[in-house]
Amino acid sequence: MKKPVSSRFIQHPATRTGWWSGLLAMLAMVMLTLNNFGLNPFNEMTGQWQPILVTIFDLTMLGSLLAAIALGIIAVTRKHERSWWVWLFMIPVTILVILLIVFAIEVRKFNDNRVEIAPTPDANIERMAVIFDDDGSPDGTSALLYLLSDPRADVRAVSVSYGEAHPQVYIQHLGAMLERYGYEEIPLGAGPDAPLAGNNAFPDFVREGSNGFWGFNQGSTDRTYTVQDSADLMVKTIKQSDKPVTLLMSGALTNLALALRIEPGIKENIDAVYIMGGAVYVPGNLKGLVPDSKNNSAEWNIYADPMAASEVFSAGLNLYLVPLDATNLVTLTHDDTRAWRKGGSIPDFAAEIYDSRMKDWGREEIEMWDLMTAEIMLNPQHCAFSPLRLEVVTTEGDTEGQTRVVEGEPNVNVCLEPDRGAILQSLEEVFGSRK
Ligand SMILES: [Ca+2]
Repeated sequence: MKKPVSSRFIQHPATRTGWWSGLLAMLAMVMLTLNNFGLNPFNEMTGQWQPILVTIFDLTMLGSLLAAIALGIIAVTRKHERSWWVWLFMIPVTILVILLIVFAIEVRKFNDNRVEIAPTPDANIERMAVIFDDDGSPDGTSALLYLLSDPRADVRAVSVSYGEAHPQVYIQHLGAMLERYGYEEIPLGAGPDAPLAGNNAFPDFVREGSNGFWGFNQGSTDRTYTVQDSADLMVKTIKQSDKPVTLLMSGALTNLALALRIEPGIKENIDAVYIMGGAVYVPGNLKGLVPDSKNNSAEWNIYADPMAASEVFSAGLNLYLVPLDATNLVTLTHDDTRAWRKGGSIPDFAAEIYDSRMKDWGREEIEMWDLMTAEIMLNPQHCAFSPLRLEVVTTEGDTEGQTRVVEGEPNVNVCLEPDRGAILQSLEEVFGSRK
């Protein structure tokens, strides 16, 4: 049986619930109006009680609004009120619906903006076609992780050169790493396990370390990845590229020298080559691994294959060199790597690489030769480059592999004044915001 109404529209409410719902609706509306017209008396106050009073005001306003709706619904449905006074609760309902719609629109806008900073390809970002070639070193590997984290880098090929690693062994580690992070479509290349000339190999203990992927547990797979010859892969990738390619060379220059021998014309579609290597006005670094070496002027990447370096330096390419002069000036600490880890598994592994090296070497800070070169490749404004003419010493002796400044037209832009703060900040932004 239908219950008769307690009050009609033109009447006063018949129940206390009805009176309260209208009263609280009026209170909420008055308070909202005061707030919207800047008339909230507590906003103008000063002193320690001001924030508390403002909070009480806001909570009272919100509480009245919600209570008016709840009591209004009860009054209409259970108490069968139809008084105009009770129907006032529909005003807070309308306000609440509008607020929810505005909130939903803002959430949507926020999510759309988030897509723009994610490291996924975005049509609005100009991307750099990149070939990565490293000698299978720990910090070369973190340079690759960085390229995968910056949406501006479009890595078209990953290649391993002669140097710290045996190319055919290390490329399989990189293949597994790329698959693990969802980049298995990037073509892989490995160069010959020997320089173009000479026999300046890294010590065996280094090369053995690289065979085991430096002890990092990256869930090695049983899979064998398809690997092309590096020089062939470089030639093909450069020739087929829809835009000029930029190369990051962070090992010996063997593979690029071989590619130029196969097809010298590729340089027409090479935008720039960034090389970590050489020591221009500072001592070399051979003694770090071979303490009794008499060579105090060569840097390892150039020393490992001086002939290849000499050929690349005289090929007429747009070269950017990041030598020890620059890398000595930019060091990382655990504070830096900690900030990267917020960005997920890829930055986490990059941080792990440097943290474990600092631990092994008993140091609190560490250089990041290849990683810093990758950062500068994407942000050349982070180093002041000096155009110089450099010649590589290819004859055997105590200066073999030296990068010497000679008279004549410049053939390479040399990074001598890196902006340490800007580089570290950029690494933190790219790694720390990756997801
Ligand atoms: Ca390297």
